[in-house]
Amino acid sequence: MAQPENFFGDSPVALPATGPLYLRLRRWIEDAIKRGAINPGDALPSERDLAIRADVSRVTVRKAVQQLVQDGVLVQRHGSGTFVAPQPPRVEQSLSQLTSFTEDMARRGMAVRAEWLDRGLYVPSPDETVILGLGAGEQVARIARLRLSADIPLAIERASLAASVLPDPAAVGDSLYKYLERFGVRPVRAIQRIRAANIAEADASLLQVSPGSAGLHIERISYLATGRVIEFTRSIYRGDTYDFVAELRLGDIGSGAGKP
Ligand code: 16G
Repeated sequence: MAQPENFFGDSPVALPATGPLYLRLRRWIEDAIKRGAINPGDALPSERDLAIRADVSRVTVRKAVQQLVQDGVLVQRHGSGTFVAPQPPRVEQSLSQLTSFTEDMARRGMAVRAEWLDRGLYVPSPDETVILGLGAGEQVARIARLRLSADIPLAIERASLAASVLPDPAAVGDSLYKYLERFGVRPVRAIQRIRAANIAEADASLLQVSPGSAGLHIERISYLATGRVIEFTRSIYRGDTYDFVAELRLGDIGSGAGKP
């Protein structure tokens, strides 16, 4: 990984004037990242170099770095050092088209990958029974995936489908929608609810963000043309990666606008 050439520049390191030393160093490192003296993926200079150049103790450096790691600004890799955290791509997703994650990313030329967190047949929860319209004794197929692009985790998706639709959850390959298409049950309509959420600790660690950071909780209920519910998916998306975009048109209520 690249070592930044001009991280320190030619002039001596001038820490911000006020506050505890480690916080001043922390702010200085953050500013260096903002002004592009060091880029996402670059290695941070060693603790020793930082201590000498900033004229602070190594304990102070360690404290500043630890805080930045906790906040997801820096990442530490065992044995290889400390790096500026990779910057997730910002993705725009239209709210008027029923596309799959794989298709969304392919359209942008972005590589996708999924890590399986769970897949299997379960006794359904009351929510799943009602939403999927399951019969008495019918099982639910659950698939939970961490979705990544260029090795950056973007979202966790937990999908539930009737076991009659997905009898073998292990048979889903890279794309759930491709699988459903193969069996003629790809949804044609969906209702999606989006709300703000603070990402809880376990999900935060999977998404490589700090616990409590901003996320989007998304619930999608998808239907076949017949009106049958096919998919009930709850997802948590990183707030720093997604823009959901909706096109709005003047409707009936507004049609009188501009008239006297
Ligand atoms: C999208 C959907 C998700 C669906 C998945 C299928 C949102 C918020 N969620 O990510 O409900 O299950 O696509 O993608 O848009 P796949 O075909 O790549 O598995």
